[in-house]
Amino acid sequence: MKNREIARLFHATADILEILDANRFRINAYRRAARVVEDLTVDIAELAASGELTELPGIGQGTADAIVDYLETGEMFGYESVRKEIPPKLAELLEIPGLGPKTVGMLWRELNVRTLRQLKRALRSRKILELPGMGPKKVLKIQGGVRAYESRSGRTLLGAALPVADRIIELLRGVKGVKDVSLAGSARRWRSTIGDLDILVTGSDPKAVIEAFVGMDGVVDVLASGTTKASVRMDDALQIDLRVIAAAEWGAALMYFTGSKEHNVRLRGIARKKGLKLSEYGLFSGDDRVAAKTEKAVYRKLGMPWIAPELREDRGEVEAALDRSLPTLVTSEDIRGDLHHHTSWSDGFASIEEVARAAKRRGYEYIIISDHSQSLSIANGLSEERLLEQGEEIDRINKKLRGFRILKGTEADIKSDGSVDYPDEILSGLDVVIASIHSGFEQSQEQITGRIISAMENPNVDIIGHPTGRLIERREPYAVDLDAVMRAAAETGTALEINCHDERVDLNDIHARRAVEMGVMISLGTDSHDPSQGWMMDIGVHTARRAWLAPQSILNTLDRRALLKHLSRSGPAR
Ligand code: DGT
Ligand code: CA
Ligand code: CA
Ligand code: ZN
Repeated sequence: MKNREIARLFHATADILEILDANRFRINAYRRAARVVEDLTVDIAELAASGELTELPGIGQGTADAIVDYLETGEMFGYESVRKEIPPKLAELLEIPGLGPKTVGMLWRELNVRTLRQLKRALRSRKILELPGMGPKKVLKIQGGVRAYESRSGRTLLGAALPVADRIIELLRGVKGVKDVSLAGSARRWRSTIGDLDILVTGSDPKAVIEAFVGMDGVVDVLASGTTKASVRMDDALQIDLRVIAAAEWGAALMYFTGSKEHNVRLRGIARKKGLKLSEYGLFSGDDRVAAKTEKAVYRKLGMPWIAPELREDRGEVEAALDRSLPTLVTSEDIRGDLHHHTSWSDGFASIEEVARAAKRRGYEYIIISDHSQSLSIANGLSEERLLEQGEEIDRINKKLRGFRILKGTEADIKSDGSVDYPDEILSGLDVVIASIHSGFEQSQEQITGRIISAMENPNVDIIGHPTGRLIERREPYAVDLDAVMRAAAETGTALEINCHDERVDLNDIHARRAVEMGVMISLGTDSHDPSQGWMMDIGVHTARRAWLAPQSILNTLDRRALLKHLSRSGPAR
C-alpha cells in the first residue's frame, strides 16, 4: 500500500509551504489530506481506481489529482515543484525536536540559515534574539533539540522490532528439522531500544534454515550468508542476525548471544576463578565440557541459579545469584488489569465497550478508562459534564459484563500552576485519578518538580502518569528532579507509572528500581489509544523485571477490591 508514502509527501509539502509562508488554507488542505490518507484502512490505490477519492472528507480535486499522479508516475508533481523553492538541506532541519517550519522559514529568510551548521552558528549569535518570538528560552530549547538530534543513535524501538521478531520466529519454527528458536541479544533482555535483532536456532538442517531466513518477505539486503549464520536488512532498516547452533551447545550459545557483554565478562571471571573456561561453546575444564546444553546447567556449574535475561546487565545480579538473593520477578500472569487507557471519548479510537471486551479477552479483571481532561483540548479532553456522562455509560456497560469491571478514571492534566484539571468533587467521584504533565515542558526544574509535587499533595491523585515526559529518541525529559518526586510519592502514597507505551517507557528501568527502593508503588499503564496496543503491557512488565520488581511493588497485581482499597487508603488521611 502506498498510503503511508502519500501521507508523508502531503505532510512534507505542507511543511515546505509553511516554510515558504504560503497561504494558510493551502497548507491546511495538505495537512488534512495527509491525516485522512494516514487513517485510511483500505488501499488508496483501490479508491483511486474506482474514482472515489474526492468522496473522502478532506480530499479535494487538487489533492486527489496529486494522489493519482503519484500512483501513476511514482512522483508527486506538487511536492517536486515546491521542493525546488527551498535550499536542498533546509527541510532536514524540521527533524530537530522543537523546531517547526515557521521558525525554519524565518531563520532562512532573516539570517540565511540553510544547513545544520549555519543553524548552530545562528543560535550562538545575538542577532537571533532580535527576531520575533525568539527569546533566550526559545533559543535554548532549539539548542537542546539540536543536541538531541545530533546524538540520535539510530536504535530501533523494541515495540517496533518485536512484531517483526515474532513473525520471523514463527516462520523459522516451520522450517524442516528445526527444534528450538529463541530471541537473543538486547531484545531478549527487553531493552527499550535495540541495535539489531539476534535470533538463535537449533535444527538438523542448517542450510534449510539459512535459505528460509534470507528468502523471507521484507528482506531488502543480505549482508552475510554462511553455513551457520546470516545477517539481513529489512525494509524498515532493521538488521537481523541469525545463528544456527548445535543442540549440544544451545545453552552456552544462548547465554553468550543474549549478553549483555558486561554480564558475560562477569561470568567469565567467575569461571576463571573456578579454573574453568566459559565461551559460546560451553563451560570447559581443560578439554572437558562440563556444561553447555541448557542455560540452567551452565549457571549451576558456575555456582548460581539461572538468571532472568532482563537482569543480565551487570547491575548486581551476579552477586545476588551467588548469595541466593535474586528477586522473585513480576510476570505477565500477575497482571490483573491495565491502569491507563484512552477511548474515542477523547483522542482514542475505540469505544469503552470495545476496550473493555478486549481487556477481558486478555484475561484481565478490570481496566481503567482514563481519558484526557478538559484543558487538553487538542486531545478532545472531557468537560466535567462529559466526564459525568462517561461515568453513566460505564455503569451501563458494567451491568452487561460478567467477571470484569470498568473502573472510572481520568488522565487529568497537571496545569502549569500545579493544579489538577478538575475540581475535587469531580475527582473524588472517580475510582482512579492519574495526573500527568502535557504542557509547559520548558519550565525550570523547580517549577516542573513543584507542579508534580502539588499534584501529588492532592489527596484525590493516585498515580503520576509518564513522570519524565520523555519520548525515546524524539523528546528529552522535562527538567524534573526525580528524587524529589519519588520522596514525595512515598510520603503521599502516590504511585508512579511505568508508561508501557513503546516510545515512552517512562519511568525507565533504572528510575523504577530506585522509586521502589524509596518505598513507592509502581503502576503499569499502556496508555493505549486502541485495544490493539494493549500488548504493550508486556513492555511494561519486562521493564519492571529489568527494574528487579516483585509483584508486591506493582499496583496492577492487586485484585479489584484490594486495588480500590489501596487507592482510597493511600495518601494523606481523607
Ligand atoms: P544491541 O544490538 O546493540 O541492542 O545490543 P546486543 O546486546 O543485542 O548486542 P549485539 O547484537 O552486538 O550482540 C549480541 C550479544 O552477543 C551481546 O549482548 C553479547 C554477545 N556479544 C557480542 N559481541 C561480543 C563480544 O565482543 N564479547 C562478548 N563477551 N560478548 C559479545
Ligand atoms: Ca542485538
Ligand atoms: Ca547482533
Ligand atoms: Zn498522557
